[in-house]
Amino acid sequence: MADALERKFTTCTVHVVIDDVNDHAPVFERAYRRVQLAEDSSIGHELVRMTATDDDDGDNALISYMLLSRTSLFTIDRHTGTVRVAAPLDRETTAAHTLQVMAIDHGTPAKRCVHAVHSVPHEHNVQFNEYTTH
Ligand SMILES: [Ca+2]
Ligand SMILES: [Ca+2]
Repeated sequence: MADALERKFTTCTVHVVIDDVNDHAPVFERAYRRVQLAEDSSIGHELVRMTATDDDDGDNALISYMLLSRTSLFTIDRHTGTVRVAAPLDRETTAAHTLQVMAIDHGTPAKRCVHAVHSVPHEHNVQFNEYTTH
């Protein structure tokens, strides 16, 4: 009984910091959207801004955008996802365009999401239908 009362002890607080793991892929904001683009749109005209979000933290949530489709008609800002007209459009030459936009995070290994943009011929406008694929 006397030994039990004389026991000495100490305490230590352990602060646990949990490192983020890149377990979320970027997800585009909207699964379906229609955008109309006039055939005579000027170079630099903003077609659409492709925005994706990522539920991780830090670099694991930092997103870059790129066009997977080989085209000289459109460009994308890798930081903002803004797609712009890069050359004159001629509906009589090409009435429909398909663009694939990829959002990729800066995690290791990186995760990605691909968003397809389809155009549909429409009188004097080029009409874009979008959907998301993973
Ligand atoms: Ca991520
Ligand atoms: Ca995570």
